[in-house]
Amino acid sequence: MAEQTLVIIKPDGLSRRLVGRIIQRFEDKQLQISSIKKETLTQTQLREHYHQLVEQPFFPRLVSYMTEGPVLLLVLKGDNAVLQTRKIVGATDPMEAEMGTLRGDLGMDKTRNLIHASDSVDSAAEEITRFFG
Ligand code: YYY
Ligand code: MG
Repeated sequence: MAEQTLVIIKPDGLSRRLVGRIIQRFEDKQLQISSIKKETLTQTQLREHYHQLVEQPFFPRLVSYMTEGPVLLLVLKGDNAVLQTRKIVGATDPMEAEMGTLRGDLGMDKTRNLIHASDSVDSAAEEITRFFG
């Protein structure tokens, strides 16, 4: 089924010049870019985006990582886009993510894991509205 999902290439993806390789992996799997923009996220946006995590001990570290530079926000479109994208991205902890996934190949640690991808069709809709209106 054709779906849309939200991807965020986190600040180190841009500073490490990995954007081209990351987008290539999605395009290789027939996921198409329907919207894209570069933006520096605010604390307010991050508290909304990660609302389930604000009480976690790692939350301040997560916010400082996510605000250390601009991110790239993408809406990807394709068959089963939500699940396909999560599979390409891999597990949250790059040490546990399979090689061949973006986090397994390129991620640094549980916080600096390079990419966000929506985890369900419902959260994708919510996140696309949040960032693209
Ligand atoms: O959906 P996903 O990004 O794979 O993981 P979540 O459990 O939703 O956590 C969101 C985000 O929080 C994760 O990508 C990095 C950060 N985080 C962290 O810094 N330390 C943890 N122990 C768990 C998550
Ligand atoms: Mg998540």
